[in-house]
Amino acid sequence: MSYFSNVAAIRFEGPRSTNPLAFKHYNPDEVVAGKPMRDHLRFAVAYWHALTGTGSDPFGAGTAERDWDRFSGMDLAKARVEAAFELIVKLNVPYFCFHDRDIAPEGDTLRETNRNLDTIVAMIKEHMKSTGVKLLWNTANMFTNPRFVHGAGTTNNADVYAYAAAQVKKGLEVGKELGAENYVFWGGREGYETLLNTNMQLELDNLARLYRMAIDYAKEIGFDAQFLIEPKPKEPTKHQYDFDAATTIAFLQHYGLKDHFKLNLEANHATLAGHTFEHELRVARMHGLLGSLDANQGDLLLGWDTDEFPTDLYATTLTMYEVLQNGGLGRGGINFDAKVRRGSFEPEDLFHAHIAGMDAYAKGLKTAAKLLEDRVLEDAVDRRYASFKEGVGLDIVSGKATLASLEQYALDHDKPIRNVSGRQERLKAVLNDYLLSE
Ligand code: XLS
Ligand code: NI
Ligand code: NI
Repeated sequence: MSYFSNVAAIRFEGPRSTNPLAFKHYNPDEVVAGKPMRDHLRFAVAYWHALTGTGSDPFGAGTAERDWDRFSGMDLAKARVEAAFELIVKLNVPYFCFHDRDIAPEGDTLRETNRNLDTIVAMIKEHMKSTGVKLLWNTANMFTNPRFVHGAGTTNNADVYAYAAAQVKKGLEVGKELGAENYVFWGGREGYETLLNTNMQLELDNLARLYRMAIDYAKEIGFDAQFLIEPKPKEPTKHQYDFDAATTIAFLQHYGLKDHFKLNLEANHATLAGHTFEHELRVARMHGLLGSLDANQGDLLLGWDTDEFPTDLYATTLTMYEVLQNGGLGRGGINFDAKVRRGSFEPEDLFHAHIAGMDAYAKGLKTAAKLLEDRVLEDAVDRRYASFKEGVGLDIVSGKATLASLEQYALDHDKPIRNVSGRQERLKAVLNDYLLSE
């Protein structure tokens, strides 16, 4: 049974191809900066958007035409697995990601829910074996079910906390069973609405306790995935605790968890936090915590997580510039946490969307590699900070300077100080030249 019978396997045909169902820039075998594109980009399909999403929004019902929707319950879950692997293989994407509840429905009891999960996990494992597709990460959905109304790891209700812990435990077992490269925590309900009813200290302490238990259990069962926390400032919660990279890093440092985690950064979450995506990557990179990416893009005219497929070449270039400078993403990858627009309801749109995203990242990778090779921005930045390479600047960065020695210097050099232009517009023009060349 085929769910995408009118689409053949997507191949690289080069920038001059007019075939809409072909890659123009993503050529998995092409070597860029010393390794094949596929190893730089490590793309993943997000199960929840591609297979489970319906195209509904707060004002309207789902629009997506999906052949598998004629099934229900476990039959639907099984049909989705078939559809998922057909999509992933035809897209030539090496990885996928899922939440526990994306792949299997909840039963009447936790036991039944876990049994449903086991059935689908066994089926997925078979498909992974026969196709070579791998699991970039899995996670536990602790935000959809009404029981998580006040949070999961940060709930006021100890029974809910225990339930969440059970879900994380199962998630780690599933990750191990499927050989996941990473395990993600995204705290959709880990935050608060009003301080009037909130013990923030206890909530954060408990969240750290949950992470600690997860670390211990992963060790106990020999699950060696990289743990990732995915920051997001708000939505659904008003004040989400893992606001952005810097806030999450402070949390990890405070609770002594820094060695056990890296960050899974999402472009649209950066936008919601008032940052660029490259800002978030830079902050994580400086701390050695850049783990993985949720690739999408937001809409600056809309104030929520629109999860559009990434097509902005400036953004993908500056993102890959950070990734290359990080020496890659290690066990992480680029997961398309993105959904087709509600008006793009045909099955074929899933292909167009992923192709657009993969090509945008491939072009971004190539452009960033060229920028780095020519040291365009590095040289400009080096020159800009040249004053710290000698004289008083060198005294400052080497730790030799004191307030008194700097005062002496300022008094001795008491003449109008000359600054030099930052040349922003020039650098942006250079970036344009690199994007347009080739
Ligand atoms: C929601 C998040 C979510 C995580 C996984 O905004 O992006 O999809 O990636 O729970
Ligand atoms: Ni995400
Ligand atoms: Ni998101």
